[in-house]
Amino acid sequence: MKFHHKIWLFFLGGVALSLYHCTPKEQSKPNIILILIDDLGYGDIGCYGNTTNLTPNIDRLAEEGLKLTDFHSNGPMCTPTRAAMLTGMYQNRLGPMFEGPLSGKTQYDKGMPLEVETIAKLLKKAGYATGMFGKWHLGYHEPYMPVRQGFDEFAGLLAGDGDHHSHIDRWGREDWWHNDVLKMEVGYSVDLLTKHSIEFIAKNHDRPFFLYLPHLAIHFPWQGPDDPLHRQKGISYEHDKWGIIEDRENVHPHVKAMIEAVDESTGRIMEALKRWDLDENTLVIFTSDNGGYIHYNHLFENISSNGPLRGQKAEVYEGGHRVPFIARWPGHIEAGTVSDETAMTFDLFPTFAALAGIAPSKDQPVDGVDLRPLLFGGEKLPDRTLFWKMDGDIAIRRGPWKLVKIGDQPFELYNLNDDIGEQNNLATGHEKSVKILWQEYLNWLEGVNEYSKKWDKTE
Ligand SMILES: [Ca+2]
Repeated sequence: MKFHHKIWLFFLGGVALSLYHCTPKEQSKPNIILILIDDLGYGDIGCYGNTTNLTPNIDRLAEEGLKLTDFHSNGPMCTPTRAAMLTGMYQNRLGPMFEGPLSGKTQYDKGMPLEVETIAKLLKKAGYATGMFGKWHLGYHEPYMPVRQGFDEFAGLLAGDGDHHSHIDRWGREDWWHNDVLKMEVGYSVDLLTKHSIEFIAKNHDRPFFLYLPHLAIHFPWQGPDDPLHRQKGISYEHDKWGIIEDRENVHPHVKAMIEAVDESTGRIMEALKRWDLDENTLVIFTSDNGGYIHYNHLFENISSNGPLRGQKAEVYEGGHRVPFIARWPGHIEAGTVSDETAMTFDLFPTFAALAGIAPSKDQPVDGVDLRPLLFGGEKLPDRTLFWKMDGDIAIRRGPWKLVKIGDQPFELYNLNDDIGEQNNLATGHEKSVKILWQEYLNWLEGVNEYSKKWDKTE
């Protein structure tokens, strides 16, 4: 009897294994692809109202999936949002250095603490292949590299910006890597990152994978695929970081070319998924790390579009952090749905962990919430208060109410339900609401500051 029992188990195991290998779309753990565009504004793509940039592939994602109209990046700049996405925590918990962009000059030797639990480490533990192809901006050299933070494979740049053609960073350094080795490649950033991503999908088509594709586009230097290269090795571009722009009053043609390159890349990623029959077992998320630049210190004009929003990148008005967000997973997310639920980048951490069936470590707080009930069931998320703090600029959001404090200036209070453009300051007459929101902020600040002391000894 015992012998037969074993044979039977062996047979069952074999059936299960062959099912697993022959029909990857029936894997219990979905593949996860996160396409993160750099500096893409709320109004830069067709499905968010743009009428000049041609984005059919991204628009198709929205037609086949869910679009959020009230999604926010954790910071109004690159480093903070990336830190929050990867850790599931407010970036402020990592210390003030992570409130703004990590400088390649004054913070060249700093990086995101290696002790943090990242979503890549967690998914790797859950059996996922983890690949990152794109911009890191959480450390400029060893040991602060993606391959030390949970990614099996990395190709791309470590700095906050680089020439899209020559891959020279702002400080004149060669900055294009494969894993932890400097390995310069010839090609346009969007094309190279797409190529690596498609190779990663091919290599891992028969096992669960997490593909993080943080494009450098549409960050400056503003260069489309057909624009010339700008930077050369050994020259600092600290005061000339924007690229070759003939008409400074109208940067948009270059940005349009970058947006359309990103759209084409998105189409190619979706084609690769279909080619490997992974379409129905892959959650694809498309979003941006912060709002777009409309102008740059009025040196450059007509760059991106933030639609009806006030402000732009680096500001805590909506234009700085309300960004496009699309989620697509056929059979799980209802096609063509739109939701105005409020969500934030750090919600991706608990969402991805739950999809992979793995619990985050209890040693690290999770500030984000699991978005699965919203994405897959159209349910409401729990009420919560959200915070943005970049140095002296602060925003606090609860329901439709948003409290803004810019440095020493007076409080500004907006009701976003009927004033999405933040034009009508209601602080006078709503002193009690201002006080309650500000007190919530002070309590939150005390908590994140206390937690951030944890890293003092590791710096
Ligand atoms: Ca950015």
